[in-house]
Amino acid sequence: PQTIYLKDYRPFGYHIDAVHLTFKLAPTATRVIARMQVRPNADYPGAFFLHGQELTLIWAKIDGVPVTPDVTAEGLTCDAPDAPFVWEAEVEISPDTNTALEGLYTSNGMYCTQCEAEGFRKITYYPDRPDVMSVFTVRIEGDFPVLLSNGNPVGQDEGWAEWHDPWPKPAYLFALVAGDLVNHPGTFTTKSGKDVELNIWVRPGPDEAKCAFGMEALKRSMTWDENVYGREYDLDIFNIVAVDDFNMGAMENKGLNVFNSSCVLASPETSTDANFERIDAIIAHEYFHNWTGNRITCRDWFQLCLKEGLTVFRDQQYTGDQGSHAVKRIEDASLMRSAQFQEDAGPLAHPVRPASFVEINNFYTITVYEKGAELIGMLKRLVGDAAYAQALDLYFERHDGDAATIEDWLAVFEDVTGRDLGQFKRWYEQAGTPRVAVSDDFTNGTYSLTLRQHTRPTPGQPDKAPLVIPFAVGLIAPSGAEVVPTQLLELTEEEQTFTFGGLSEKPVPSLLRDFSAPVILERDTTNAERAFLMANDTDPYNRWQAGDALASAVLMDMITEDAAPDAAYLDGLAAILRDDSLDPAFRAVMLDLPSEDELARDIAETGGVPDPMAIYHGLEALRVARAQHLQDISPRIYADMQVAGPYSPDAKSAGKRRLANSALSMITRLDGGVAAARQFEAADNMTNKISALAQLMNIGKGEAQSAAFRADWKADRLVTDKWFGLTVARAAPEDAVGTAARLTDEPDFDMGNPNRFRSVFGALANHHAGFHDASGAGYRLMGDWLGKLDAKNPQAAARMSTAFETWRRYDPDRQAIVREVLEALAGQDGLSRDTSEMVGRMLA
Ligand code: BAL
Ligand code: ZN
Repeated sequence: PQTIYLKDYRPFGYHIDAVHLTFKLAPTATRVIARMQVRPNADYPGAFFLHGQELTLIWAKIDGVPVTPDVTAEGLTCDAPDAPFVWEAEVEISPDTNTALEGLYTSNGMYCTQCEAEGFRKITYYPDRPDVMSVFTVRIEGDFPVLLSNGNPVGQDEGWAEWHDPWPKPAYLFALVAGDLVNHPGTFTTKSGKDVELNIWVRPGPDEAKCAFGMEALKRSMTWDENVYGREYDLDIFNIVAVDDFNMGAMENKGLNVFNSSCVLASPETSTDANFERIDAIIAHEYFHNWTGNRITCRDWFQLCLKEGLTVFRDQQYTGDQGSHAVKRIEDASLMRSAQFQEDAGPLAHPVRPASFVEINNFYTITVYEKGAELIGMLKRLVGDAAYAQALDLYFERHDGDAATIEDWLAVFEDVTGRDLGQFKRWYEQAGTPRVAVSDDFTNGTYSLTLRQHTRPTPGQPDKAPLVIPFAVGLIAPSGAEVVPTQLLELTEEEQTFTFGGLSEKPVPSLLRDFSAPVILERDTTNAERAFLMANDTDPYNRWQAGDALASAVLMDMITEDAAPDAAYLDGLAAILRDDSLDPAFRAVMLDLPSEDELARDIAETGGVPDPMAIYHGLEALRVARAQHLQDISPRIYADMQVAGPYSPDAKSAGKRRLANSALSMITRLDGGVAAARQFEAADNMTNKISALAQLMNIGKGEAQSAAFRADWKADRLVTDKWFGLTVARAAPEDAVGTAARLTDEPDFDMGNPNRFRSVFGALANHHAGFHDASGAGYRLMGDWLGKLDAKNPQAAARMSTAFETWRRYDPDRQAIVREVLEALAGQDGLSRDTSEMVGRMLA
């Protein structure tokens, strides 16, 4: 497969001033007629090449005269006039047999589309690249009550509808939906007084009762973007459609967002608090794309982080504003430190702005999204809030209607602040997580911190240059009083020393406050110091981080030296739990333990070879010890945190439930499941129901409850996904692979549905001790199913293949089996470009 390079970018040789599409829908023989107003690009003359895949060309014309283009599997080339002309073509496509869920496909009888990144070329011949922006008019003919496309409706009658989108857009933002759908309506009046019709479209039936929260979230997002970024909505109508079979979480098509139903449908009985928060964030994210992604789009796919990093940053700000900024920051940082650092440290490492790719679908990663968002956060920290706001205003003003680049993005910050961001740009270009080694000294009342940065080689990048690292620091006296409040240091050299004078005693440093940069801290420290910061730090992220580091250190000793759990950690937790002045959600995150995967990483990092069963038993032992140590506190917390009245997903209530359920998990370790069984029976919401079931399963019980849950929710796809996932996740290590295999025999296991596939195989990949079972059965089962899935849905298979990303951490026997599995996959006949690129990178 061909590698595409950023350095080879060249604009398209033509402008497409307008495009008119007619769809004549039919399950296996949909006809698409395209008419385009084309104008040669005088600055960049080139061939008239249109992308096209899996299309049957019926006819093509230029200025009404039939032409015979040169057609290949990737597109067509045609001789074209060097003056403006009209291109017309009719193609036939087969939505019903499109199992890749890319382009136009059917899902439960409804037609829908997914075009990002390069799906539009499966709909018609077109320059399917984000820098070609055009004004779209779409006519849909089909026997459905609801026919939707982008923009505003301009006409409709029985069997047809026409839509016009006045905003020029790239083809990846095109969407079409047709089906027997019903709407949950809403309205919104923008700040400047424009009335907007809002709809969430679902299939008739139970989903209709799951739209209210999404509609409220949409309105909240619209208000927030007006208030915080000054961005108003720009069409008469905004439609959201819920689709069951969808590869991504959701898609920001202009005026017609298409959502994986799991990311929009919510009700108290079927959705957890975490589901509600995620749905709120995703609705916001897709809505925010209207400006950061749609009005200003990307010049090419290398610039994906331009829209995704910024939009994730915006949705993180939004979520923080809905509840707790501290807890949101802890969760975002925790995700970075686990999953993104892992990507950065392994064979799939790539820069936030990659310089090359084979299949762009493989770059919708945590690095592009979440690390991309961290880069925005660092910029904001470095220039300050006021300059950030000015730079964003300038960005919207200067680039509205553009297909922009990271250079454009950085230029607005440079122009507003006068600051040279050349060194900062390395963050976009250099893969890998920088490490900052810290040493300190205290002499004559002056405390000095020496910071030394280093980034290890990553695939294709052996040498790394120093980065600008915003490094937030505070100092705390041994008494627990903060003697130096947060200061932002800027580390720009390989090594720098920063001093703080006028101190009467050596302080304890609180480093990298608020996770001010996505770096790994290297510092010799003690459990006593970690416990001190866990108790005293005024920075909530660092308080959590100290607790997390202490838990990891304690666990490492338990796993590798069979040590008893450290009482200082348990006492620290007790103090936090008892402190009623602390937000319940914060207390709950303080009770989260490092994952088995993170512990395996830490063991590998220190030169060891992780033993998955030893890690599993170490964590179990700590959970039991914690339950015993906190047994006087847990019942009180559990009682205090009960939320009275009807369920509400607001952050305060959700935080209380979270803490109550953490307490329940400790109670369950000691009471044999009595309290959990009671909660399971009494629960009127999914949060409490599924938490109780999970606690029971954790102690090897809950069989009857699981069966009841399964039966009660058989008709609900999203809850059934939860049951599939939980059944694998809570299986004993020796049963996890067998459980996953058995679940694939269930009549409602459907590998064509990405959510269902992920519920089983995503849960298996996350079941550390089960997936890494020494027999290799987990690896083999995963490999077999990825092979089968690849034949239907390459994008989903490639994404799930990251289950093998960390394989080189483990012992030679395990590595040998993984190698065999990956090589078998690589050799599979007809393996997709998507999966083949991923497997190739992991084997390299
Ligand atoms: N653009 C793909 C889905 C998302 O990031 O919103
Ligand atoms: Zn996005």
